[in-house]
Amino acid sequence: MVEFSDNLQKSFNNIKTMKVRGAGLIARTAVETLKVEIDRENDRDVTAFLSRMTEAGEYLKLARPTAVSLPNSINNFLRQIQVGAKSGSSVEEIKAISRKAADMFIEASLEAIKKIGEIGSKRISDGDVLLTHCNSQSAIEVISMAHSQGKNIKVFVTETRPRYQGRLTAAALADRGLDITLIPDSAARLYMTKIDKVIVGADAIAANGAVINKIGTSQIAAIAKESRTRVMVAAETYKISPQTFLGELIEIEERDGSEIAPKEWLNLHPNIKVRNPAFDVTPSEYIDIIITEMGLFPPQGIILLLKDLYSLLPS
Ligand code: RUB
Repeated sequence: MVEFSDNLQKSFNNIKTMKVRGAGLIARTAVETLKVEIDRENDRDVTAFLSRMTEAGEYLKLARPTAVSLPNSINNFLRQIQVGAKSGSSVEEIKAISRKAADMFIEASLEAIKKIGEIGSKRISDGDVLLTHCNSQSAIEVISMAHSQGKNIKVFVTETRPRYQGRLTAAALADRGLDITLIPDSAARLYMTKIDKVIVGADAIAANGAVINKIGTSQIAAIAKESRTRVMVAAETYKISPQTFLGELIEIEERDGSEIAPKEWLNLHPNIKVRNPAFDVTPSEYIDIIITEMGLFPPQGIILLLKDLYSLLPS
């Protein structure tokens, strides 16, 4: 049985208990954690170092199952170490490559959010009323950037039960001077007639353009379609799942029932079953555009991005 360091265990728990949450931040935290692991031991050779880092990465991947950003960022980091290891370099040289790989991922990930903000803000017009769900750094960046361009924007924010991430979004946007209205998730249909555009983030994007995001996103997208309101998804390209190209499904995390009702109440009603899925799947036909750092893509065009990113398709 492998013993994991305090650094790894702390980071694993922070992600699992959602102290660290949101797909982008989860990915950056995982890579930062692996960067700390690099120098934790005096590895006798490259193989020992590689296997230690692989075990650490595989462990972190188990913290939350849905955000594809987590395995993608870890796999990308490990791949760079593997390539370095094949070059016959010394442990110290490989460790330097690994540190650089971690820094590059974190920098590129933050840069991607800014780029998404630049690209996405162009899709927002002066006077728009927006609706967002949950708490996405990318969606917030798009809205904030449009606001900083002087566009007069109003934003409806769903509270996002059961963990109320909508409050984080509402506070972040209100602090930046935006006009914010916090609404219950169940009021989305009532207000949809007032909304010009829905903008959300993503935990994962499937090869067919379906978007996996906070539970309730698909309901909001369906309501938006009903009232001919456009739905935009703001997401970094490392949230696209290469495995879905081969028909794999994205696992939907199911969290503890006590997030829905207190344990004491549940204990009083032992016959009541509780389900608490943390995410849902919005089919591509409910999404108008996906805003990435590499540009705008209709959801059906995600397959082309996958081809570029992973060379998965025959050319
Ligand atoms: C967060 C959530 C966010 C995406 C995108 O869920 O669904 O919309 O992760 O966020 P949870 P970002 O709170 O359960 O982690 O754009 O910041 O990566």
